[in-house]
Amino acid sequence: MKEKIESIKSVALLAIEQATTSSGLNDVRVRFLGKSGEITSLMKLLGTVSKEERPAMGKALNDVRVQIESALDAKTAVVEESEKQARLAAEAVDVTLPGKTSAKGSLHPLTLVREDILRVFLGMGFSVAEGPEIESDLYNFQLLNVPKDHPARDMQDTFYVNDNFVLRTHTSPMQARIMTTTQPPIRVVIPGRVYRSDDDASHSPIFHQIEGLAVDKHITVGDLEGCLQTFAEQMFSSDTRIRLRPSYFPFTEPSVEVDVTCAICHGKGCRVCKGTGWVEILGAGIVNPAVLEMCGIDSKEYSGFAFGLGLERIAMIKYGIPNIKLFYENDVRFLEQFN
Ligand code: FA5
Repeated sequence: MKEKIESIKSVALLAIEQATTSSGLNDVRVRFLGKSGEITSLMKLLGTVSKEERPAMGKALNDVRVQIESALDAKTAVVEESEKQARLAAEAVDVTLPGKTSAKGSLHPLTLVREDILRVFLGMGFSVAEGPEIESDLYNFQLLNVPKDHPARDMQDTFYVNDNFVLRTHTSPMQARIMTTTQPPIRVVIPGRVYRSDDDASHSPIFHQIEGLAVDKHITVGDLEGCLQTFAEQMFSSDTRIRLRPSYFPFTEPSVEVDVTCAICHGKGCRVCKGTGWVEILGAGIVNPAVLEMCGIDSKEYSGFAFGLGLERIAMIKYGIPNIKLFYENDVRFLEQFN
């Protein structure tokens, strides 16, 4: 038994010396000191040793157990410390590295320009209304003095939903919706999405307009011009001028197209204004008395002006944007410039 004890001792001490991990050391502890470990098994055999030898064997066995235990404890302390250092090194945080920032969103340029435009008109006493994008033929055309088969329908290439409904081609149907339900005085602006079969660098099949409508006693072209001049100055710059050119819309009489001096070259002539110094921004006019009457407003007592501007057009002029498609591509490199 003496030899057996000595051999277990040297095997155990060698195993402890060779173990490099705390789990390896634990295996050694189980192998020699565990419930069915080699030292424990020898302890159980002590009963078979002669009475005379038993105290010496017991002492020898106990000494070896103590030696193995203390060798295990010492090595475990060393290994655990080096494991701790390795873990700390692996988890180390370099506090000098720049922090992770989350990307910051911003409002779309069309939203920014729409808010700017609405702010100007709110400041002049207008309120804001909105209406449906799928619109009946009645409001989109008929109540605006464009009966079925009228040639003016060709002015706007229309997406028909069916015989009686269209994707609204402009925000003007809201004029009729408001005038059929509200008596003057009326001062309202109506932003919204509109649809036309139209597609090039400055025209999109889906775009945005802002309609304006004022109906009251004694409204004249002078009121329209003053209102739009104030709008142009506040929207672009105080030296911006507007001019009214004769035009035709079935729902206004007289009708005008309104130009502003180019915001890029201030009227000198450049690429954006094609050298003319002027850029067209909207259609407008005095509400046709026939429209007032169809909507239930007495045209002898009341008159009104209306206008419809293209939101994309205003944004393109304000920021010098060459192609309308840039608004819809959602390219962050474009969008973040308006942050
Ligand atoms: C109209 O839509 C009239 N409803 C405007 C109006 C309202 C006149 C009230 C009188 C009284 P027009 O078709 O010209 O008019 O369009 C108005 C503006 O919308 C244009 O000046 C232009 O800026 C913009 N626009 C027209 N078509 C497109 C398109 N396909 N893509 C982008 N903008 C467009």
